[in-house]
Amino acid sequence: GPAPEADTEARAWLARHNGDFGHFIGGAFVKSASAKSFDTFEPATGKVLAKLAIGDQSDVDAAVAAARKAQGAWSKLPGHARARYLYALARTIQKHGRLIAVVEAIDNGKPIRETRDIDVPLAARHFYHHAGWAQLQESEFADHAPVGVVGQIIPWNFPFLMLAWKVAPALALGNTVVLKPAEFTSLTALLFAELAAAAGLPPGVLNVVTGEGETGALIVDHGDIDKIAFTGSTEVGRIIRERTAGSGKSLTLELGGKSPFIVFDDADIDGAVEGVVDAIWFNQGQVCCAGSRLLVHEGIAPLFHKRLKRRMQNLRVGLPLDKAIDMGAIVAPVQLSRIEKLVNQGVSEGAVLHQAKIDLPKGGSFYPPTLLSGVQPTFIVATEEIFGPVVVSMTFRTPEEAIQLANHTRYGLAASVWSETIGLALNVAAKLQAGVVWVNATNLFDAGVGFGGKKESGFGREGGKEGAYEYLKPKAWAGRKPRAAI
Ligand code: TXE
Repeated sequence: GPAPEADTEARAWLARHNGDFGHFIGGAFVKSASAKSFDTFEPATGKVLAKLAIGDQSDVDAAVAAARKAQGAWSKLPGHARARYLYALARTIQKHGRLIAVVEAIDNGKPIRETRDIDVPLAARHFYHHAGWAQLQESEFADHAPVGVVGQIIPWNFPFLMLAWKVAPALALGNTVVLKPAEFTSLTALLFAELAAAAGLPPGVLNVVTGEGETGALIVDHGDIDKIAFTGSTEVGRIIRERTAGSGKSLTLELGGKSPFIVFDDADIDGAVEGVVDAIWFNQGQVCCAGSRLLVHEGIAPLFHKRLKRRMQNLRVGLPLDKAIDMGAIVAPVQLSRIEKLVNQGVSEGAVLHQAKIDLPKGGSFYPPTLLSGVQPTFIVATEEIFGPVVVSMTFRTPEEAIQLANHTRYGLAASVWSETIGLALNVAAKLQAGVVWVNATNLFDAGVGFGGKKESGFGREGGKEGAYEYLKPKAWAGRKPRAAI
């Protein structure tokens, strides 16, 4: 079990704030003008963790004004000077990595092993990478200017990593930020704002306003914001697209997915089984690019399902701070009931339910690893994003059929292809409608590679040079010095 003292530092941090946070505006915590608040819960126990402020119009106005005030000087810094700030933020994440990892695990419910080894290191890497782009700003982006003040709205599945994906490129390229974390998981954003200020980030460059969807909508509608960057549900993404249309704001959207995981009959079976574990049971399946639709060649389906069920039975579901667990808690009771409802729907449509027989911890929101086999492409569980530890399985006979099934979705975020015949895998990969295709692998991310979707999974890229351009606009005077006439 978890060491009893594992969360001492995190509890001390919460206690220092009396479990009551305002917004972080202009370099300091400020009380919310609204005086309205809501409680944030620990998913593994259902206990209240802290009280969070609900940002209203005057809070959002104050945050936008602070960001606007800071933006001129921030954008005028030479690239190498902004790079120094980004390096400092990366080092601060590493220095306080343990505290961030523990707060994230408690607040989200995900295993400490993941926050410690994945979320926090990838976030630090993201700041290091973007320090590089800041450093190169004058040479690589000479004919581009920062967008200005950016409103960023992020989800609860990777609260800290999604903050890094949003904040690092924005700041690196000379923008300032008003960030709204998801209501279930706001703590690491508040912690980071505090750590960033202590690391010397100038006031107003990064502002955090907490709240629910209504606060997000105030940011989306704000007249002095130049760009909105959103990661979350396809439904809310659609609303944001409508509301920003014609407003002059730039927009990037990273939305849902129902990504195919294709296993050919010549695949390394054990490797592919481990791939499924990573694709759908990592982060309790609450991953936008989760390999949630398993497409297995008919000839190996019985064997593959048998091995997968055996592996599933060996997964450990437990308390987030226990280093021996594979899966933690589902983020909130409302998400848990959504998963239960969809699984029941799948069963009533005719799918066969396989669930690991595991003792789940009592008192929190837990769900066992789940496989639904015998699924047909028309089933709701085959088309709707479940966003939980549930993989649905279908079979195919030919590569053409696999491609057709894989692309039979309104989404297009990611895909994974497993075959020992590299020519086959690459041919299939080229025909998949997805922002990223992994071959004999899944869930690989790198700060240097743009991540983003096709179709209803959204548009825009995060990471790499293409991600940097999302926070820049071409300068009106377009250009370099004309060559002297000879
Ligand atoms: O997402 P929302 P929810 C999917 C997943 C999940 C479902 C519901 O299927 O089950 O969405 O999750 C803010 N204007 N994904 O309801 O509502 C909100 O406060 C502006 C996939 O939590 O999209 C939060 O900060 N902002 C996904 C953020 O939007 C608004 C990750 C995301 O919340 C708003 C999360 C509004 N009108 C959920 N309404 C992925 N692709 O990674 C809400 N928000």
